[in-house]
Amino acid sequence: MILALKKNSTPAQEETLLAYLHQMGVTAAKETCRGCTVLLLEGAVESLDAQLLSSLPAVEAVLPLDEPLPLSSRAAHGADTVVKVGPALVGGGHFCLMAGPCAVESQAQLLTIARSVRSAGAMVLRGGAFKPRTSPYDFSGLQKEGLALLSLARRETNLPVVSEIMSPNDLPLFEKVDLLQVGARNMQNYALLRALGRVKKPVLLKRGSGATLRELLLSAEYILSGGNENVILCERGIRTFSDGTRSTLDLSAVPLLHEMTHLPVVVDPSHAVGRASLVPPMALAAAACGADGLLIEVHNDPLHALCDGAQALLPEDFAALARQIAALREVTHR
Ligand SMILES: [Mn+2]
Repeated sequence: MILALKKNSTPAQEETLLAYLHQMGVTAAKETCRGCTVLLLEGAVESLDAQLLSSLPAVEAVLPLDEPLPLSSRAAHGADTVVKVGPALVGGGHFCLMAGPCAVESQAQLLTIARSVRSAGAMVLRGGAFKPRTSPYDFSGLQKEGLALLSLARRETNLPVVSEIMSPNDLPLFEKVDLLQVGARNMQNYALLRALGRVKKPVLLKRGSGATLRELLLSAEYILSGGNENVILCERGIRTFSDGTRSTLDLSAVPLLHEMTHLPVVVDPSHAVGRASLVPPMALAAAACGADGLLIEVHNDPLHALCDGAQALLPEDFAALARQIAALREVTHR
């Protein structure tokens, strides 16, 4: 850690700082360069609170040199992490198409959609049983019954399933769910993240609509530091001033995250744009910029969908998109 000192700091203020550092078991070597004084710190620097130091009158800036993302950063782990979801692989050149309805509504609805997305090439079935809704008066999912239907669809189609978990207390109910999704609203639910760090199942961690990439990776650190190495990150749109779409799909996050971390990155264009007509072009753009997979909402009857009908693709449109993605990846991932 390096401390830059203020040019107008008094000897007494510097004395206070040095005495504090000494007391904390840190040695400080003073260097002067072009009229600026810096302290190069060594020793027990991990015990120092950077914010507390920067509030001291002698300190201009605190420059941490240690790795704030010890488990998720690219530096921590050079090779891409490949996450296994049932037989499907995500990351390290393996592309995974995940599709299905926003919410599980009925056995007939789920099985019809599951069969159609499987024949179109989807490798993982999505379906919400516990739905976090902005309004408490909206349909909030079939919950336990929804998970039972997902388990049935998993058996019938042999597709692994991904579904959102909102509370650590629900973990026993998710036994037949292959990939546990943390929704955007729960990205900073630290009790949930810590609980998921203790399970052996892979986790799909969605970026909060107001979260920076650093915050997303720090949330991933909660899961990784608990011993669960199977984390997939998901970009699903952030809130900006642009109001033409539900959110703004931050596709530059995909290649940037690939530089920052070894974890796989998938994209959910459905929730980002909120409109079916915009999903295929953004899905293709995500595949082109290096996403390791896509999460796409598909419904056989969007007009009567209980949730997110406006952004759901018809099964035939999803099949056409899957063919285009395969063709695109032939060119971009040769
Ligand atoms: Mn949805």
